[in-house]
Amino acid sequence: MLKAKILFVGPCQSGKTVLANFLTESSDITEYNPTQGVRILEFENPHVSSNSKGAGCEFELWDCGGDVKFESCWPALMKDAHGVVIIFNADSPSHLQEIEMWYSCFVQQQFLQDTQCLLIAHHKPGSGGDKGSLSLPPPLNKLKLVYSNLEDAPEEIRLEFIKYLKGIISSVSESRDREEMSIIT
Ligand SMILES: Nc1nc2c(ncn2[C@@H]2O[C@H](COP(=O)(O)OP(=O)(O)OP(=O)(O)O)[C@@H](O)[C@H]2O)c(=O)[nH]1
Ligand SMILES: [Mg+2]
Repeated sequence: MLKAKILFVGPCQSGKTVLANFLTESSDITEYNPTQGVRILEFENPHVSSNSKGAGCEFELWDCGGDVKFESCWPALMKDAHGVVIIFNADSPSHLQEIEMWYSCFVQQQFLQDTQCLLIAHHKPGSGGDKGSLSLPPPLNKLKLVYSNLEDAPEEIRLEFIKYLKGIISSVSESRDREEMSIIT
């Protein structure tokens, strides 16, 4: 069975834990409780399979704490990750500055492809702002950006996340095929 490790990173209180729980159907929204280091959620998604026969895949979603005081844990978090999802609040100017740092540390310096990275502009109730008007500076503008609004359109982010998981699994499967070929040739 193919396995993939996906990280949820980004500024504090951007909604990483809320989204991780929602997308893995783990639990409902509660009061803010900062994630201490990391929380690992294991899940399978019935819509994502590793081949045409529908063989399943296992995912590990690493919901990382956004506080930079956990920086010493980052190398362990990044190790062998197949995908990095950066979650931020588009209504917060400080988040817009911070996401460049997350991208640089977790994607560029780890030599991950941009296709392995997803930006989620998560809307928190009461934080205002219009969807769809966001333009990010380079190099972030090359990345896939999706919006999440759990109150108004929860299914949209579910579908986008499934699309992203499918892309990750196909890259894991391709790299396994290459590895197999390199052994026999
Ligand atoms: N009702 C509602 N509340 C939300 C939503 N997103 C975030 N919140 C609130 O914002 C708080 C912070 O969100 P978290 O998901 O815990 O933030 P985080 O990014 O995991 O923060 P760290 O773990 O500190 O990095 C939550 O506890 C909720 O109270 C949402 O979509 N709906
Ligand atoms: Mg959290």
